[in-house]
Amino acid sequence: MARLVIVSNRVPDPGETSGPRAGGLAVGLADALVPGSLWFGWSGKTAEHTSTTAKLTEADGLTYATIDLGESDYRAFYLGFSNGTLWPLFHMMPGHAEFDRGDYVIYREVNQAFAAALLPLLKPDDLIWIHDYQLLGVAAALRAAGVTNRIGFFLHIPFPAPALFEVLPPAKALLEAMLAHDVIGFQTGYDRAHFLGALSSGLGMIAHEGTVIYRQRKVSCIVNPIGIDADGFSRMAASIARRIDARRMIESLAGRALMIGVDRLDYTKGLPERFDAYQRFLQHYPEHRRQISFLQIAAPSREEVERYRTLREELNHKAGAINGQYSDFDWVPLRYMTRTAPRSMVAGLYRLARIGLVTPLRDGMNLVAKEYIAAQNPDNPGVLILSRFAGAASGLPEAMLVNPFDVDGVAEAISLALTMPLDERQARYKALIARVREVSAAAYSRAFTARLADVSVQPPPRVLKTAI
Ligand code: GDG
Repeated sequence: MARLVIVSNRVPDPGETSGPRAGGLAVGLADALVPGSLWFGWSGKTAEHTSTTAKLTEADGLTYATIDLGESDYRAFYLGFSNGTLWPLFHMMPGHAEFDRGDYVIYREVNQAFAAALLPLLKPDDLIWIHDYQLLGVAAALRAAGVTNRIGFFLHIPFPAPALFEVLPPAKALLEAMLAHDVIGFQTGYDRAHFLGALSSGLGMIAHEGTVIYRQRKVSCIVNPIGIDADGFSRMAASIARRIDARRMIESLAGRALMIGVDRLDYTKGLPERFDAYQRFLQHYPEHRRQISFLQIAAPSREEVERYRTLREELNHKAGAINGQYSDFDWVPLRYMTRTAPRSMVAGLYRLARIGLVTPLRDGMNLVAKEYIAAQNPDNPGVLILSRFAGAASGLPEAMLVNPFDVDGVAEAISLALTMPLDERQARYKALIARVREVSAAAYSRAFTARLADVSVQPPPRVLKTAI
């Protein structure tokens, strides 16, 4: 069997995989990372210069190969073009996007540096699976170096509507770079349709059943939603919910219903709008005021980016205003934590929560929605309120779907969820847990690698002087 080579921006430190940061890609790919696989990417550390050769570490039968990023490359590639340009634009928030040609040049160079450091580690029949928006140009750089291996790419975040994508000055170059892959995976049908639309308007290419031909090579664009290990997560939630800190939580609730939100502190997650909706709920439904306690865990993220710092200040202000206005001597309506909580504790809290409030303005998938469902007690399940603009919404129609921009609508949904009868909660849960189990992490990685393994080896593109 061909070896699997995973390429992602961040490679987890093998010594830290059970810590609070565990999750994300490591969980999604657990099934694909069979012994013998290689995981290549950035170590998360900066140095004077970007490394030209990877540092290898062996753990649990896997090889982790990492490079450090030069301080100025980190600023331009990671904080600049990846998170200051692509992240907001792909989430269809052009107001937050800035474009700097110098940052883009460095983005290209860092993608080429990834390819150059990976090249000597590759074997001829390796299946290479590249992840996410930071690395759109790695495959093109590998092709330019003559690599004929099968290369797949998965975009974890949304692909924007073509009219927005075209706002990017290097839009065409990025599309051409993406066409150096054999298989490109998207979270939802919308994302794939947007990508195919951008190919059509930007490069005049027409797809047939999701496949396009570019420089005599076939590129298959597939929809392959990411999932979680529902049964493992459910077991963790149930065992934690029996522990001492869970009892402390239950005591502190004094019979009130818990509503929970768990997000990275990111402007795409819709936290200010969520706080506004909660405030509107408290204002419009005074009969429910003392029956609910809202816990928002907001894990700090990308704190070196100015927009993330202002978001944090805005949320501190809103949280203070809600508690100042509505708290009583024996009741605090909002508990707001800007710390990363251990994963097991998050799982236990989901299980205790009567409502899971997941209202991103735009999200590739949103795994919190799936984790919340997996964590529920089947006999007394909670209600998931989910943004229709999360990729997860297209696969979870039995959730209470809301428009996160509609503050009154979300306030109303909280009131309905709080009073939803047990039989309706159980019926929704039954349908949702079946879906979360079916579209699992294992199914995600198996489907993608099977599709990639199925591709016949194609010659490298004839003309590819520059990577992107
Ligand atoms: C990207 C895409 C896509 C959060 N706070 C804590 C914590 N978390 C964990 C959650 C969940 C993960 O982080 C977040 O996953 P999401 O899917 O919600 O969001 P992103 O980080 O933006 O991920 C997204 C995903 O990639 C996968 O393709 O779904 O759309 O944006 O697992 O539980 N975990 C712990 N403490 C926290 O405080 N331990």
